[in-house]
Order: sequence, then structure tokens, then C-alpha cells
Amino acid sequence: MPGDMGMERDDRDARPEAEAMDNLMADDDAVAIAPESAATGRDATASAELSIVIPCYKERPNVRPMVDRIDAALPGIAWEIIFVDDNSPDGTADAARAIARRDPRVRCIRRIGRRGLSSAVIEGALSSSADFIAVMDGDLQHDQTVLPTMLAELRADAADIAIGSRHTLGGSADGLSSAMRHRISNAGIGIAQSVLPMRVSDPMSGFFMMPRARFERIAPRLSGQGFKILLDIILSAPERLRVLEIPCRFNRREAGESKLDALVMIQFAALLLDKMLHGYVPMRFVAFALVGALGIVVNLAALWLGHRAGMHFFSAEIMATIVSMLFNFQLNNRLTYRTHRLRGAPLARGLVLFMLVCSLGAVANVGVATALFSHSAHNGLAAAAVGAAIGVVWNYAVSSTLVWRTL
Ligand SMILES: Nc1nc2c(ncn2[C@@H]2O[C@H](COP(=O)(O)OP(=O)(O)OP(=O)(O)O)[C@@H](O)[C@H]2O)c(=O)[nH]1
Ligand SMILES: [Mg+2]
Repeated sequence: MPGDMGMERDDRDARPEAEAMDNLMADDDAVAIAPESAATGRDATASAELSIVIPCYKERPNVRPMVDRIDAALPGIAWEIIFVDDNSPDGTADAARAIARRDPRVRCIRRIGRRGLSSAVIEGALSSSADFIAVMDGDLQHDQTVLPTMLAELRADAADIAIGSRHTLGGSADGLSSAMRHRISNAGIGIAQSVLPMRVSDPMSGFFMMPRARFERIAPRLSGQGFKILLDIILSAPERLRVLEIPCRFNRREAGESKLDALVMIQFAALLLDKMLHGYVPMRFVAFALVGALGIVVNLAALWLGHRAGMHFFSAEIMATIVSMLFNFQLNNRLTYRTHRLRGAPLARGLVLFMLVCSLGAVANVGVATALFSHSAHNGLAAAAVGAAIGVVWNYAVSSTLVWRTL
């Protein structure tokens, strides 16, 4: 930790503009900073026993209350908080750093050009050197008062992972915002339970604690996709984890907005598929191929419409190709490459590149299929399938590197 905190401080020193921005923080934040943190002379070099990793996106109003509540819940425990913010436009990282300047137990990792709860948690946890790591939402929905119980159980080696559960006796999921959210959550839990190697009443919980050493061992196997990091951890662990569920309340969101949307459910399905395929086929490739398949449907529909509108076949074919490329680009940008989503000028640049890449892919597809067709006793279906496979792999590989630059 001292090293980590030193790094955070060096970084600030090296970036006076960030310092200036922090100083520009709203006055109310400045007033809210507990002066005793610096004054009490807390030993900044003492290492934390418990790191609490808090993924956050647009949670500025919740940052200060989170720190206060955790501080009050953990008397006598050497804790640290690691906020992992994905460059929230509301200044969440500024709010966290303003506290960190006074309180060395708090630090902030700010990621630029990245989005994703699971990957944020992984990076935060890997930056810790505490014996135990806890993961909590940054919107005050998780009940911090169960942290000491979780820690005591793990210290006593009663489990490999302690989960804050809304669905064991004494827990409550009342804080979910609507009946629909309850239904979606219950459906997700049912699906997750069907693939888990052990009984867990709340596998979709975002609140848990585990020894850091165990997390480090599992980390290289994690998919890191989407929202469900706990499920990812349990399904990725090489051994069957001893799970202990501790009842907890799920509070209502007090400030800020939910980031859950329909795509989160798609990512959940992708995570399960990834685990079933043991990570051999990248989920992004599966998503890219599915989008491509939908693109074929769109292409044929546009061709049909063009034909109905009396267009010449050649013009209709060009129009349908452009429509399907636009469709594929948009869907890939919002779904397949959600974490690297392009906006503004890079979006226009990306679209042009994508169309170029896909055109070359189509040439490769047709070229390979034609060559195979003439050498394979005219087995048209097989030749077309190989051509299409080569086309989609080319499109995926080049789009990932040049258009969305994920590599
Ligand atoms: N770093 C990071 N944090 C995120 C991202 N998306 C969500 N979070 C954080 O993850 C936590 C859970 O997200 P929420 O939107 O509250 O999800 P939820 O609690 O399941 O849903 P609600 O009940 O509607 O609040 C919050 O602290 C969010 O700020 C992200 O892309 N990056
Ligand atoms: Mg929430």
C-alpha cells in the first residue's frame, strides 16, 4: 500500500493540472473533508488489512458518504478504500481524490477510455496488497455494517468467500427499484444457480469479501466482462469455493442513477457462455459473429425493399450493403465493443474504417469461396461457408485492432 499510495501522490505531483482541477472542486466538498484525517496523524505507512474496492461511475454525491459510513463501520480495522472510476463526467474521481489528499486510506484509480464494472473491480483488487479484499457498490445500496462479520469469518477461515446475500434469512432485496427489477433479478439468479457448482442463494450479489491471495490466483482466469464479477469469480475458480452467505439489506439508491440496462442482461448471457466454452472462444468474437448474422438478415430485407420499390438490382444491392454495414457498425459499437464505444469524431473515422475493412472482408470471402468452389467438385455450400468464416475472422481481427483498438 505505501508504494501504491506513493504512486498516486507522485502522479498528482507530476500533473499540476489535475491538482488544479481538484482545487476547483465545489466548496461543499472541501468543507465536507474531515480535517481530523490529516490532523490525527494516521500512520500513512501502516498497511491495510482490508481493501474495499468500489467501482463507480457517476457517483459523485455518494463518494463522501461511502467513506464516512465505511469508516464508522470498521473501528479498529486497518482498511483502505480504492475507488475505481471510469472517467465519470460528473467528477467522481475528483471527489475521491479530494478525500484522498487528506486521508491516505482512500485512493482512486481513474480509467480513461474504458467502461465496465467487472474489469474495474479486477483492476482495483489487483492494486491492493491487503490480506482481504471486499467489493461494494458505490451508491450506498450495500450494507457496510456486515463488513466486520465478513472479515471475522474469513480470518477464522470459515469460508473462501463471504457474500452479502439479499436472499438468505434476514436479508432483503427491497431496495430494487421496481417489480420488474425484482423479476429480472430473480430470473438471473435462477439461471446463474443452474450453472453453479454449489448452492448460492444470491450469486448476482455485488457485495462480497475474499482473501486477496485467492483472488490473485483466480484473476488470470476471469472473463472480466460485464457486471457480474462474483459469478465470474465463482465460475472461474479452479477449485470449488467454500461460500458463506451473510444476510444483508439492499438499500434504495439515494442519489445518482442506475447504470443497468438491457445490454447488461446480454453481457450476463455472454459471461455464462464464455464460462461454458471455458474461455476458448472470445465472447467478443461470438457477439461480432452474431451481429454479422443479423446484418445478413438486414441486408436481405433492404434488398427486398429496394426491389419492391422498383430499384435496379445493382443499385438495390449497393443500398442494402451500405444499410447492413451501418447497422452492423452501430450494433457492434453499442454491444460488442461497448467498453470501447466510439463517440464524436472517432465515431465517423471508425465508420469509414469499418466499411473499408468489411469491403476487403467481402472480397476475401468471395475470392476464397470462388477458388474453393472450382477446386472442390463444386460443393457450393462448403465453399461459401469457408469463405464466410474467413471473412468474419478478418473483419473481427481488423476491426478489433484498427477500428475499436481493443488490443
Ligand atoms: N467503474 C465502473 N463502475 C461502474 C460501471 N457501471 C456501474 N458501475 C458502478 O457499479 C455499481 C453498481 O451499479 P448500479 O448501476 O448501481 O447497479 P445496481 O446496483 O445493480 O442497480 P440499481 O439498483 O439500479 O442501482 C455502482 O457503484 C456503479 O457506479 C462502469 O462501467 N465502470
Ligand atoms: Mg446500485
